[in-house]
Amino acid sequence: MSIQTITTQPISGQRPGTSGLRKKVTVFQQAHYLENFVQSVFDTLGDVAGKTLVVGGDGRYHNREAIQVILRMAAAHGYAKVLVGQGGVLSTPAVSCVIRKHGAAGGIVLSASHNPGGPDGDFGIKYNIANGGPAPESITEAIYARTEALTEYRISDAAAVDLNLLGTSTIEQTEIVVIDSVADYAELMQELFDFDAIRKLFGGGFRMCFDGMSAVSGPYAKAIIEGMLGAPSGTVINGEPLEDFGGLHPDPNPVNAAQLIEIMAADDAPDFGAASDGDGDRNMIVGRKFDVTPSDSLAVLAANATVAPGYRAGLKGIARSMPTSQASDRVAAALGIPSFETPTGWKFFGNLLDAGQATLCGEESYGTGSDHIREKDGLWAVLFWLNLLAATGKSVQELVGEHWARFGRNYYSRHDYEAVETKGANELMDSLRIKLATLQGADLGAYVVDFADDFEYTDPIDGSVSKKQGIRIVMTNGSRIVFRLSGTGTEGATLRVYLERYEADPELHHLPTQQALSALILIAEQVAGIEGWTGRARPTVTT
Ligand code: VG1
Ligand code: CO
Repeated sequence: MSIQTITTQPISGQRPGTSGLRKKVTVFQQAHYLENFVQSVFDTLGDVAGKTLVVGGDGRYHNREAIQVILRMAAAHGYAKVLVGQGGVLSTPAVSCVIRKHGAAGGIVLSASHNPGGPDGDFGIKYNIANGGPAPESITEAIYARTEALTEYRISDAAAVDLNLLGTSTIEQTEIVVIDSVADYAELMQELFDFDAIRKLFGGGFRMCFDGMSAVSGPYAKAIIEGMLGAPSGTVINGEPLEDFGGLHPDPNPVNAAQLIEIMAADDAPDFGAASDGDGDRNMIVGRKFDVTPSDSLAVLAANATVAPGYRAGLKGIARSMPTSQASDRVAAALGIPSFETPTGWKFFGNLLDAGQATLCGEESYGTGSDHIREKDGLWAVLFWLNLLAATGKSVQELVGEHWARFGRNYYSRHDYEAVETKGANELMDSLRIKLATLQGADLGAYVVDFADDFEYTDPIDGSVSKKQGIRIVMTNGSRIVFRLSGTGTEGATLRVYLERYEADPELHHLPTQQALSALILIAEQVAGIEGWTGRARPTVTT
């Protein structure tokens, strides 16, 4: 066994996006592709000798191969220890949990999250820092700069480690510890939520359906919901992780989680439905014939947070990504705590959480989380809802309806135009930027523009500035249209149009969402010329 130095050349395009580097599997299978990126991570970190690294992925196609390479490279760089999930599997929140619990210097997550998997699907890699969260932009940009200048990488030629077997082996001087993928995470959940109350709820005949979408959260959900909480077996569906997610998009929204939506729409539907994504960090909450928008879910959890033992002391603040609806801002105002508006992507919440400024965070893209770790956390949100349902005895629909009655309703929808031509998408954004000044004060049908800008964020903790984070057109009554290009796709560009309208009147809280937003949808097309630039008359996915 020895350490090899391999000559390589920079490979272009290795810039991490919203959540790491995501490319087609076939791109990652190219010679040196993964190795170059991992070497650039290690070079950016500097001396890692004697430190601990956590490695795990969502189990998608190419996960095991990639992990073997990373283990041999970590050993070549002198890590004292690498903790790797059994079978190479750790959900994204579990990686964050394990980094924090074991005092690791960081972790590598192998996932393309909700993107399809399999030989023709997507793969991804990202680095998380010692707080358990995604590396901030300063680090991801330094990694990218390093990929552009790389000439060699170091790797041990040791044989593959058996990832199926719990326990310790060594590569060079590095201890490789295969850990139980679920145990640390399950223990943390037990500390945060009232498991006794939830057990009683299930004991009383409460029925639930959790859709694992054939992705990583199945084993976690089975161990916790069916195991520790005593829900009947069969509560978790699609609970076996598959390398290609059964050929589906493991994206928990009403479009991609169609099976769950159908189950929840039946006359004998369970009381509660939920789903998670490829890497287990997203969640969708569904009641009987009723789906909860992620922005509302954040607001409802925030308003009721003290029902859960882990949050009994109350919240310090609430943070949401800019395109997320302003529903949680109203809760923060009522609680007399600060609310924060960050760019899209969980990495922007890390500083606020570390500084104790925010307790709950959320994104409109089915992401919710708290200061218990530094990633969004799908199953955590589901358990929080279970705790809330157990504590109140109310239904999902009742809880959301009462929330709207108290705070008003922020009608909300996101329209995605997926895989459009990059050129047209960029031109659409550029032309909007040029229009910004003229939009100020403009009359747009029933709306008057209060301000229009390209969102720019100054981190309140470290002062770092992130520009061009989405174009927003904000009306005088608080309604908004936001335009952004996705930073997670692997084909062409994806335009996201976010629409929000506030309605205070309880009489008007039960309109179909698209109808309630129809005037804004029309304005979005008029202002941005979406069809002209993308050739698409309607979105591919509406959530
Ligand atoms: C999307 C979502 C964003 C989320 C990101 C990663 O990014 O909009 O809110 O943080 O995915 O989620 P984008 O740039 O495509 O809009 V996940 O579950 O892929 O780790
Ligand atoms: Co995800």
